[in-house]
Amino acid sequence: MPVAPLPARQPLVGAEFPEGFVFGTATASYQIEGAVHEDGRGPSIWDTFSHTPGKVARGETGDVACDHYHRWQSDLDLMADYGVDAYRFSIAWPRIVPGGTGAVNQAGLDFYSRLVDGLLERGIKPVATLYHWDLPQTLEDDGGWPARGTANAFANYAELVGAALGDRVHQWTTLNEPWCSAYLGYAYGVHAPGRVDQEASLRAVHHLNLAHGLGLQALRAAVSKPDALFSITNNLETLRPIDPDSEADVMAVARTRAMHNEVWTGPQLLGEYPQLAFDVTSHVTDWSFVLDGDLEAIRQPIDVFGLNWYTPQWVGTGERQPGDADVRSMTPGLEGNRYAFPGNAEFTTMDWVIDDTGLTEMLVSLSKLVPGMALSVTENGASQADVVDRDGQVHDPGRVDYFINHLSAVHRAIEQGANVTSYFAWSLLDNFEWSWGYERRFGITHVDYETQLRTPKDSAKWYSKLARTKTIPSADPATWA
Ligand code: IFM
Repeated sequence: MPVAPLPARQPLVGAEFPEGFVFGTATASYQIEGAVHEDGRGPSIWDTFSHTPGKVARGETGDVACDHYHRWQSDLDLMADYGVDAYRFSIAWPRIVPGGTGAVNQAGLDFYSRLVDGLLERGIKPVATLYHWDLPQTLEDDGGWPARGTANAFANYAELVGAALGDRVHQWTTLNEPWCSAYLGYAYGVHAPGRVDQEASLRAVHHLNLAHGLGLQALRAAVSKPDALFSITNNLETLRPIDPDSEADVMAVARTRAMHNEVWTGPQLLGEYPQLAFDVTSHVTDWSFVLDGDLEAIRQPIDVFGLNWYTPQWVGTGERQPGDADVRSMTPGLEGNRYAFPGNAEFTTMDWVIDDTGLTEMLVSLSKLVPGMALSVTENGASQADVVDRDGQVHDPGRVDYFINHLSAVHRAIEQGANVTSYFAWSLLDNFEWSWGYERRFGITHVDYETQLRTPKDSAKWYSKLARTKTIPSADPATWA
């Protein structure tokens, strides 16, 4: 049975966001900074992985990336020109504690301190993520996220960053998308550190959750800004059965929801792992690495729940059919999954289906899980095959369209009662898209990697209008001034 066609899009051009709604842009340290050997930074698992032949497309690495480490001031100027309210960046753990534990590198803290001051001088709220995947290599050598010690090391790191920047940072996020760290890094092997070990991936799930809980407690104790906000960001999946009338497909969705969403939301928000996750992974582990007291430590009060969201998924079981996604699930318990698409789907250059209705669904379902909880869309955006035109501009109508529809989806979620308070476009800049290298461009700003020239794309002009007016602009460039 084919997936039902997608409904026509219904953009809400002219819809206004509530008073105080925050619009920002987002990046991550390894994807933009470069300067991997400077000012005492230690090696991370992404340095090792990207320098391992065959791991990243075309052998590309984050050695230089967008050279943001040297160009941060002009990058902040660019954001000020765009008129965004906030900037979500991540802090590179190996710049702060190059060996993962032990000696602190003051030069690393100074870099982020200057960045935070530079944001405040420009009237932009600093939103700092402590971990966006660049684990110090020494910690991986000691076992990585499958080892409990990594969670304790994270709490120490969180405490010292909180003490250094905690008088100025507006919002803190412990982890970005632990799903990717655990599964892509330890089960699928397509992200650093590149291990293929299902049991290790489940240990990683738990120790990432634990790191969040311990890290948040340490951070709260160290931060002095009384109105600082604390959060975590997960990439939760909006899941739909390929055939809603098939019990097997509906069960595949339930298993996938347990393994991909509820192993995060369960402990973080409710203090429990879903029973279904234990049931479907019993061939891999008995979860005895979950110790007494861990679930209490993980369930910390948070002020904002971050959601990174790009695309929904259609899940079922059985033999792969022509036209299905070319994906074999290596998540424990989901080995039998197949993934399909609606026949009328359009895709980004990541091969991700464009369907904003899934974003509304996810935000509304989170608001039902924890009524009243403040929600932030901490990443959303589209990779497109952008080119600099003969007029020197980058016209990216597909991305503008994506933003119009996804901001409409956020607006609809608010209308349906979800307390969404902020939205961050991914990404401020084209950047190092992990194992895909530099070819996949998500930026609202084009980066020429030869010259490091930044060119605001049409989507940046559109986004600037949105940020300044808090109202969804139309796709007509004549209205963006
Ligand atoms: O580039 C990534 C980012 O690092 C994490 N969220 C998804 C983005 C697009 O793949």
